[in-house]
Amino acid sequence: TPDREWWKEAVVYQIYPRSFNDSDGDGVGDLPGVVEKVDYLDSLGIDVVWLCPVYESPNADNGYDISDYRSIAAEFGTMADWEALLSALHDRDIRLLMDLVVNHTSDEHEWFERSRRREDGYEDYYYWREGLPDEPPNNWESFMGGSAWTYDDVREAWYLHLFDEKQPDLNWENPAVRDEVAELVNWWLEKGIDGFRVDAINYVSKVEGLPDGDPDRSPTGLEQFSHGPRIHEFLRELYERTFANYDAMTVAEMSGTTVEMAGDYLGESGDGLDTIFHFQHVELDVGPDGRWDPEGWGEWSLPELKRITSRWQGELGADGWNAVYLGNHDQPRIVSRFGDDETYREESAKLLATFLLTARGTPFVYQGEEIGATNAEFDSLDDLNDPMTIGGVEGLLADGVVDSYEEVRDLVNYTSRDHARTPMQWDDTESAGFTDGEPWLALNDDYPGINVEAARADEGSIWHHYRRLIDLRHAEDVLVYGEYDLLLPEHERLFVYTRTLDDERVLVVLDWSAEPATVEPTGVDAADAEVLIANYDDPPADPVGSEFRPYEAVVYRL
Ligand code: TEU
Repeated sequence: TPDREWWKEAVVYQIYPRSFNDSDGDGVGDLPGVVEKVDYLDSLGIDVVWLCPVYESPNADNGYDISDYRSIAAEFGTMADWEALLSALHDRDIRLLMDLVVNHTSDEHEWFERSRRREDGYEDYYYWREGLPDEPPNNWESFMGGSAWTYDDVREAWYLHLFDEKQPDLNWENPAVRDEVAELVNWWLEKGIDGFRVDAINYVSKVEGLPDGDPDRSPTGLEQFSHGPRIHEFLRELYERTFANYDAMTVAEMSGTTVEMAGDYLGESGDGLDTIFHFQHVELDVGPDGRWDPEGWGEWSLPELKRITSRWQGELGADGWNAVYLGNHDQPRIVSRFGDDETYREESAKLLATFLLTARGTPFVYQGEEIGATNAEFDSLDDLNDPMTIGGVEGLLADGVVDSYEEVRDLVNYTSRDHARTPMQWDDTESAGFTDGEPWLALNDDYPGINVEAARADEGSIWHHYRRLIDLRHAEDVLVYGEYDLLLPEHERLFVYTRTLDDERVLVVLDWSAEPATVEPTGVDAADAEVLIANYDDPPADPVGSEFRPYEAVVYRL
């Protein structure tokens, strides 16, 4: 059995503050708006809030471009508002994770301003390269489309940005940069927060000399800047100088991580990180050329999802712990992607919740998932806000891969990061109770039917299913610490697993499809099974040999 830790037993709820709740009518969610909803969070039963960035930022990437790590953006409120949120959460025994974005800063950060002017001590805070303004130093591409280099007219040199041109990459090779990062992390930990979600941290070490990348890879350069040669050294050093000295949880966002790599990052025997957001399951349905490949997207198979999930569930080792998620602010809505947002919206949203809350690892619920929020529709480029989507589409247009937005509209309506960023749907009044003003991003027009108020009024709703599952997880140690074993690995429609802790055993049966499916004998004796939770009335009493209905999800105690 793994060591007991509060963060293993916790259920985390992710808040995208811009879209959560607006208290002052400017159309942008804010910190007092979150405070107003702390009782709401408490009633759902969650233990931890991960708050996406609320720091000062010119918002080229909605706060992931930070211009001052130690201040709150005016549109979100003041430091006093933030402190009020921290105490409102702590008063209810809810902990707070902040977002740590230190692969890059904003180009409006003071460090960059000084660096581009070659001020003493700041010259090497970023990746600068000399050269002619018409020839970037290498062939690396940015995640936001186009070259990863921009020529700066002030310094008359190129700077590297793996994301937007307003997000220059910090040069972690420079010890002064690592000092700055450790200081700001400790500054926040001293304010009493409970940990960090660590943004895009797999990119902080780049191959020496910044060599060209394989031109056939998308984005080009990935193998030169992801999980680079000094990453473990940098992360271990940061851990020892910061997190190790606090009772803090860390969840590191690291695309490209396999379960084999994870051991070197996690726990005391690795770099000291607690958990990782890997990307393997959210890359299943992406085309061969990446997320904006207009060909070959949208298909994923359950056996493959099970294979990936099961490797992480079963093979992390004693020092590892999973972070379990299906959606977040960078991904489409989970019911539209992994479920069925039409005929079986209720059933499939409850099935996804059942998976999230009975898998082994700390579950992350993204705002709106608890009401089964669906993808929106973006009819033109003007309806979009996300720089990654816009950059992706503009790249395809510029390269002549497509001739018009219409040709990629279906892809955008499948995968855009904007889906998850439409405002939270609180009730059926104008603007869904999110704001008294004009929302910064259009609401999904399904809010009159899909909203928190309606869901809470209905005992059979997705919302109440989440609440009951969270209660169940809190009550049953086996759901937290129990070993995971997959049954029926090749089944096309059923995802069946057990969780086992000493003599406690739970069986989870998910018909992850729109068709009925029968559980064939698996070697598990379930004749006296007790139903702990189900998303249909009258679930099969003895699951083995029984037929499950579309998206039926049942948890049994054996
Ligand atoms: O996202 C990082 C991220 O998703 C990439 O690391 C990922 O590897 C890439 O999209 C390829 O799939 C984080 C934030 O969550 C996101 O909102 C920010 O835009 C980004 O970092 C930059 O800070």
